[in-house]
Parts: sequence; structure tokens; C-alpha cells
Amino acid sequence: MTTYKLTYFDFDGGRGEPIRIALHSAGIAFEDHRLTFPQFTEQRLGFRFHALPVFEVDGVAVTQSNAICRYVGKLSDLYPADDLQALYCDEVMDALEDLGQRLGPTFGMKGEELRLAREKLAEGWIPVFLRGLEQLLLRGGGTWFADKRLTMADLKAFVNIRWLMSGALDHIPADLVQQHAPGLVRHRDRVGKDARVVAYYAARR
Ligand SMILES: N[C@@H](CCC(=O)N[C@@H](CS)C(=O)NCC(=O)O)C(=O)O
Repeated sequence: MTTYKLTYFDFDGGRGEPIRIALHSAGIAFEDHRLTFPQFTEQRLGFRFHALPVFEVDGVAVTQSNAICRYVGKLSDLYPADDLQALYCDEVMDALEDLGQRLGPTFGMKGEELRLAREKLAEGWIPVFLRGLEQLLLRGGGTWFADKRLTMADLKAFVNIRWLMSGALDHIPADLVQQHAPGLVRHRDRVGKDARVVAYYAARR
């Protein structure tokens, strides 16, 4: 039997979370190896690109979250077989990565530098991505991003939009998504109520 191991941070979010939800939804057993931030710092240089997630298939390590999402999406029937729908799914996942890249550098900041950088993002790039993603949801029919059903794109959007709305990001107003892309708030609610997602979080408790 193929063995799977996901190494990621010990929180319910980020680049590792859609992978966890998808594997769980398909009943695929995997080792959910979670690291605290101090553990990551200690082990960082041992990871191929000094970053997580790392996904191991039969002991062979693979990096790059969207590549892993596609692979796991295929295993768990959450990735479109149709090439055009797969392209739509990929576009959403890559746009979310770009948004993450904009936010990433602010995590090393503090005080006034952090405030200015986050406020600039909240007035600039974040709304650009939110509006663009809402357009992609409409292109998919308004309910799901691709394939007229839940795919990895929906799981990744759900995780990211929930995070942006959480109020946990200093200087990013919790109602920013509602202001610029209310369709994404409804989408987050829809995905959060999907039986597979509900079952995943019920199992986490
Ligand atoms: N392109 C990579 C980016 C991976 C990445 O930047 N991961 C973050 C966590 S979500 C990380 O490990 N950051 C720690 C660091 O850069 O020191 C992917 O999509 O997997």
C-alpha cells in the first residue's frame, strides 16, 4: 500500500490545509506530521527549499503546494479530468499563491513597518486579488470555481478567505473580503458547510 506523509505547520490553515482536507475526504490514510514554529526553525535547512509543505509518497519527498494539491486532488476526486476545467482550477490556486507571496514578507515585520505594509496591501493588492477571484467564481457559474463541483480550488480559496476574514492578520480589516468580494464570503460559507469539510473538522476535535 502506498504511504503518504504530509509535513506542515501545526495549525489549521495555510498551504498544507487543503491537502489534509482532501486526503481525509477521500478516506486516504496519511501521516499528518505537524511542526511547531520552533521545530521548523530547527529543521528548516533540512527541507529541500527550506519551506513547507513537504509531501512524501512512499518515502519520496515532494514540495510545491499547488503541485501537491493537483496530485492529491486526483487521488481524492477533487481535481477536474477535463483540461479546461483543470486550467480554471489551476488559475485559482496560482492566484492564491500570488496573493500569499504579497503577504509573505509582512510576516517578518513589526510595529510601524508592519502597519504601513499591511495597510498598503489592504488598499491595493488584496482587493485586486479578491475582485479577480470573485470574477473567477462567476466564470465557474457562481457556486464553484471549476467543474461545477467542489475541487481543490474551492478548498484552497476557503482556507485563504477564512484566514483573511479571521481578524488574525493585524491591520487587515476582517470585513475586507465582504467589502470587495461578497461572493467569496458566501463561497467560504458554502465550502465550510460541505459534508467533507464538516467531517474533517469534526474529526480534528
Ligand atoms: N512555493 C512553495 C512555497 C512554500 C512556502 O513558502 N511555505 C511557507 C509556509 S506556508 C514556509 O515554509 N515558510 C517558511 C520560510 O520561508 O522560512 C509552495 O507552494 O509550497
